[in-house]
Amino acid sequence: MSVEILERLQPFVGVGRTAPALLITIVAKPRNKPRRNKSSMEKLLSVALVTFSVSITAVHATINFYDNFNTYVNGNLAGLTANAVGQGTWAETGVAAATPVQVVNGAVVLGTSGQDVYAPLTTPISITAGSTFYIGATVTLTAAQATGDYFLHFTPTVGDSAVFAERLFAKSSPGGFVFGYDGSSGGTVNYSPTVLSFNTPYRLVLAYTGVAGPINDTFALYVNSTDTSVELNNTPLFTSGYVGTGAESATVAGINLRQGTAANAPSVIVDDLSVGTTFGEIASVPEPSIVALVGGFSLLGLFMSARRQS
Ligand SMILES: [Ca+2]
Ligand SMILES: [Ca+2]
Repeated sequence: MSVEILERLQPFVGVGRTAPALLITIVAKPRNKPRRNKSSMEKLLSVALVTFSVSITAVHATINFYDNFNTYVNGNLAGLTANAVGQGTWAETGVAAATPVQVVNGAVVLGTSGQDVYAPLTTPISITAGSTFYIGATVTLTAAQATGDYFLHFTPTVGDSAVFAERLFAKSSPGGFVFGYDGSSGGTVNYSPTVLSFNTPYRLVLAYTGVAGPINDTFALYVNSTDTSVELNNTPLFTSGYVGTGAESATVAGINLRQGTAANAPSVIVDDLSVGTTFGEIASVPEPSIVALVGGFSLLGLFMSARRQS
């Protein structure tokens, strides 16, 4: 399996949590019938499947959350009471159930006010000095307002309704909108000078790096990374020191979507939301060709297994 294919598989790994197990099962299936000679092609494919399975397992380790919302039905994303789980693992933050966050055709639609929602990471992330963690999202703004508000953040504990960290803002700007950042409450939002366009999907990566000492962690926002494997080969849309007077969080446990203040908040479509500690797993989203490739390998494995048992 070439390096190129493995690199192209990396974005998929967060999605296909069942794929490695399926493939390993296929490869490791015990033989109940007398062994017969394999053809050269079967030997080659067996090696490919083993390599493929091991490679996926190896690069799978650092994804902490992924949701493409594709299997959800249109309607409410979360439940309608505090901490009530709706679709997937999404639950309501606090008790604000008005205008529930909606799923529309495999993506999340955020309005300008009402319910906020959260989902737990599969494994919390510790923010230590020198470490960086990443939040990825494909975001389309359909409207924004002059004052701006935030719509994406994390929390240090699951379901936390008090500490909202690493807040991503958006406000209108002549010709479109701009993104902004605020590490916690009590600061002046640091906005990017770059104006982006409405009704255009952008693949975002929020990079948050811990720095020893209080109120000094750093933030960078990447938009449509040209190198989705190596962070340093990309130029951030903007960077920021820590903004806010609230304490830095040492742990990332929940990922949150927020509908803010009606007079200030943007209208946003969010898809392919991910959290992890490796830039390459967060910067891109699975491509249909990769899904098809994995499906093809799986079917091939089943076919070979069936032949062996015949
Ligand atoms: Ca989707
Ligand atoms: Ca710090």
